[in-house]
Amino acid sequence: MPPSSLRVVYAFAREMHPKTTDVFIEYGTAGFRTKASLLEHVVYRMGLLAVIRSRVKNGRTIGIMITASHNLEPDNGVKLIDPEGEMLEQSWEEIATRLANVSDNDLEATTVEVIKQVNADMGLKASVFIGMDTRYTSPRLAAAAVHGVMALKGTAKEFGIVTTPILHYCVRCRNDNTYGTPTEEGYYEKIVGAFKNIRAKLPVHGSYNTTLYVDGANGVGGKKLNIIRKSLDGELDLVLYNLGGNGGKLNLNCGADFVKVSQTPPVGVEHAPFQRVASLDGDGDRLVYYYLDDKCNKMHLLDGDKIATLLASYVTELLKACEATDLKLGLVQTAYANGASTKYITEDLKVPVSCVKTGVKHLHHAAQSYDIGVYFEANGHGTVLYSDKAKTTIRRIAQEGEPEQRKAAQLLLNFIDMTNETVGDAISDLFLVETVLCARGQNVKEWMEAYTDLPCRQLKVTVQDRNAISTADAERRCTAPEGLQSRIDELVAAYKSGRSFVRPSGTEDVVRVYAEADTQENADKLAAQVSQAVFDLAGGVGDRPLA
Ligand code: NG1
Ligand code: ZN
Repeated sequence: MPPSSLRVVYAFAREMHPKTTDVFIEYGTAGFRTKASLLEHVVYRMGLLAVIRSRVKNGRTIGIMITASHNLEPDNGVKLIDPEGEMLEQSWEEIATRLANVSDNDLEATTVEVIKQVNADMGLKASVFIGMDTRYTSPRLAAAAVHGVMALKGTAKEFGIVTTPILHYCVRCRNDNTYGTPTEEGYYEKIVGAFKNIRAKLPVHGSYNTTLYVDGANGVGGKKLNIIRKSLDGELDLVLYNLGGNGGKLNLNCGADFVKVSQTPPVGVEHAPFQRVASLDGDGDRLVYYYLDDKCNKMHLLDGDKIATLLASYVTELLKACEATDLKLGLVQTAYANGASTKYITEDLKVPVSCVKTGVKHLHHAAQSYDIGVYFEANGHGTVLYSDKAKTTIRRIAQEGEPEQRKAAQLLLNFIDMTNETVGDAISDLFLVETVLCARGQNVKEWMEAYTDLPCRQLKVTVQDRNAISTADAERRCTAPEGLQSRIDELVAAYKSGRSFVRPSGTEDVVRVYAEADTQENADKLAAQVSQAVFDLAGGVGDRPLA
């Protein structure tokens, strides 16, 4: 296609999706994310970029997801999905940022420049899958993405309202039909089908209870579970809350992020003591569990670390049972992982654990270095990855092993089918957790007892320029501004089991502060003191450090 025909790129921009703001926007930890009103031109341009990316990948399908995950209703966002269903390759983030920020007048020339730079053959076919969450601003943005795809003569397929992980799954299946069928129904068949298979092999016993209460964050995840619920035939009795009706607002005082960060139960759920409750985030890629004590006073949280350790220990057990001793399982966490979980993984589970920078792409990448890699952010985003070697070995044992080995390997194969390996997935993770609890005959309290979390606190500080903070050592140490790390060290030294770090957020204009210590009071105090240090040394805005 000669560059002259790219005039349509400009025409669509000018007539339908003009750039109306000069605010610089960056492809961050989770794509572009900001007020929905500032995003239309950005999403249009991501439609263009997805077509270029598809052609660079020989016409393989690329995904565009419109969502701002756990953010509140007025925000929205867009992220690209690569052919294997994983996050956009990092080297393209800068290209995405460039394309999003040029003026309408420069858009055509910049598009030509990008096409040359990445050496895209514009004569090839291009395929783009588009999905969106439940925000009222999403349909308009999805339409902008479609126009971007049309402008460069790609083929767009719209999936309507889907969870982020369902779209990742469909992209993967479209490019690799051995993974499954690239439709929402295909997703249910694979994940829920595997769950049912496993339930047929593992009868309910012990203190496991098939009733699970779910907080759907008033987002898409709860809606999809409501579809799944009807096909579960009593294997799991889902009681769903916060499905978006009755005036409930997306992620407002509910959902996985609210529960994790505020350490408070969500609104909208009827509670009874020791009820097992799962809480999803707004686009269905994060999951945490919690329960309340006998008087419904205190909340006990089972976060991403608890889920990771539960899954890793169960898979390790099955690997032992099928004697697949040459398969190495490892766990990946970030600095936000509770110190007690890391200790438990190393000392009790005796599983190798690595710590990487915040952001799923870093965890996903690190997990790929193990035969079986379990990765979770403490906030409940994570999954399990199985290498080809792991899958082949387990399949072979399932056919050729001794009866006991075969049994364990067959369970593992169902477990693999239940896993969405493309990205963290609340629905898939929920079925995995329920499977392990059922297999062990455990209730939520018994699951909690594996290890005791150190009390922790997360705070945010608003500063003039959050990028004035630089970090090293997987964000556990701060290298700028000068003096901040030594101040943090001094503060931490005063607390038993104290640990704290700070880093600029990739999705909000704040600096995040994390602290843990032997008591909740101490964790709160340490977090407040470190926030004050950030405020003083990194240019705090306003009168007080706490945002
Ligand atoms: P930022 O805003 O960079 O901290 C947050 C989460 C990440 C990740 C992204 C994407 C925390 C502390 N941070 O990133 O783990 O999930 O959002 O949604 O939970
Ligand atoms: Zn999310």
